[in-house]
Amino acid sequence: TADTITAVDVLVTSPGRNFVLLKITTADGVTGWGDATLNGRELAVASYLRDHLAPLLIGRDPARVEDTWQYLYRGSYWRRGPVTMTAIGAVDIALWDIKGKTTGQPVYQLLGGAVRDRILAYTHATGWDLPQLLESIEVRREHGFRAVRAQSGVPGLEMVYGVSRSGTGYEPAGRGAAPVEEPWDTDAYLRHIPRVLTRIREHVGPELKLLHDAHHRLTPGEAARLGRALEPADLFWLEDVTPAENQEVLRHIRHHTTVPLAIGEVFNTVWECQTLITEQLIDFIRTCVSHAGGISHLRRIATLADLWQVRLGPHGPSDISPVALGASLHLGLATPNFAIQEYMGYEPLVHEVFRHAWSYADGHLHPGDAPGIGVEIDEELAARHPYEPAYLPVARRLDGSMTDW
Ligand code: GCO
Ligand code: MG
Repeated sequence: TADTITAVDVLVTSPGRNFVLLKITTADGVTGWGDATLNGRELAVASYLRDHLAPLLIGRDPARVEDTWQYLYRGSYWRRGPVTMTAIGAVDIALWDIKGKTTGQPVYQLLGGAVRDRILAYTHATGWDLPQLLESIEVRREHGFRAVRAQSGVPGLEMVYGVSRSGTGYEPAGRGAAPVEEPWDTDAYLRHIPRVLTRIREHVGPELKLLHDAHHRLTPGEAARLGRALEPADLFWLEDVTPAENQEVLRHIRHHTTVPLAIGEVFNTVWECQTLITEQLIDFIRTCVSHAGGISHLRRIATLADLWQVRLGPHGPSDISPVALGASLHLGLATPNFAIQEYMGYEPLVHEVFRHAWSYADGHLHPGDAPGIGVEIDEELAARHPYEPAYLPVARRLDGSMTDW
């Protein structure tokens, strides 16, 4: 007889930053973990899961992963959107975890088995000025990284997205009752950044993969200009050049530059990826497993992308918990057009709360061979670090008007 779901629990924990976790328990005593973290809007997803999905899941057969996905997606009527899709994603990841544990297989085996030995990772290097940034890149290379995202300060601005003045890792979410306000000046950025990335390329030589994130700030014209100016720096990708709403503008940008483009960390479904993929307006799709409906749905996005030679480079900053990172790695090991995984790394306390089978070595990640996703949570330790309000920053132009962060 089929196993049934007997408990669905939501944990909100803050070991240095907030994470929302879903724990599904079955009558046979199997537990599966999912990640429902939506940076700066954590409690909305916690409530969606606790108040609306948990009661629907009790009594269901945990083996019916796809049917549960369909039930929750089609059954909400109010489809898509980050809150809904993150909640569904958490359920999906937890059910794949259970399926792996029940069958004694790591999830990548259930997805068809490994198509590669390991997954290329990229990490973040930040520096306020060029010497600091070059030093930061050097440190990452010494840790084995072959791909690095470089973000630099901009003269005239007090702070900039992606850069900490101290040279330590950048954590965008700030604790407190309201968001930090960052200043922004597109002209200063556009004057400065091409020179920085070109100098980095001269300094590091041809092999290191260099990435840069424009974080949704440019107009199509500015994006096209930046793309052209960055061609000598031979980037692996230029990310999020324009805000995500107007995808048609990518046709214009594409017409003017061959710089590889990556977009999609804020997308939640295959429908938002469709135009960019089928018109080959991007080279890399950035959707991540926790915000885009779980393994089942990211796999659909990957399949569509594969038809159009678009590859996956999923989002993986500090707000993607080690559970979601593990899920992404299982998919990555079993998916032909998976190119690279963002890996910002975690504070030591996060590694204590999340005991994970996945591992990093020599610039690459591997999901490990534990049954399921292979990430277990120390619930006692997690409970000692309760939720704290935290927000992503907002940005204002120099005249005080709001712009995209
Ligand atoms: C990235 C992202 C992050 C986001 C953050 C928002 O490419 O890693 O842009 O830095 O800003 O994840 O929650
Ligand atoms: Mg980004």
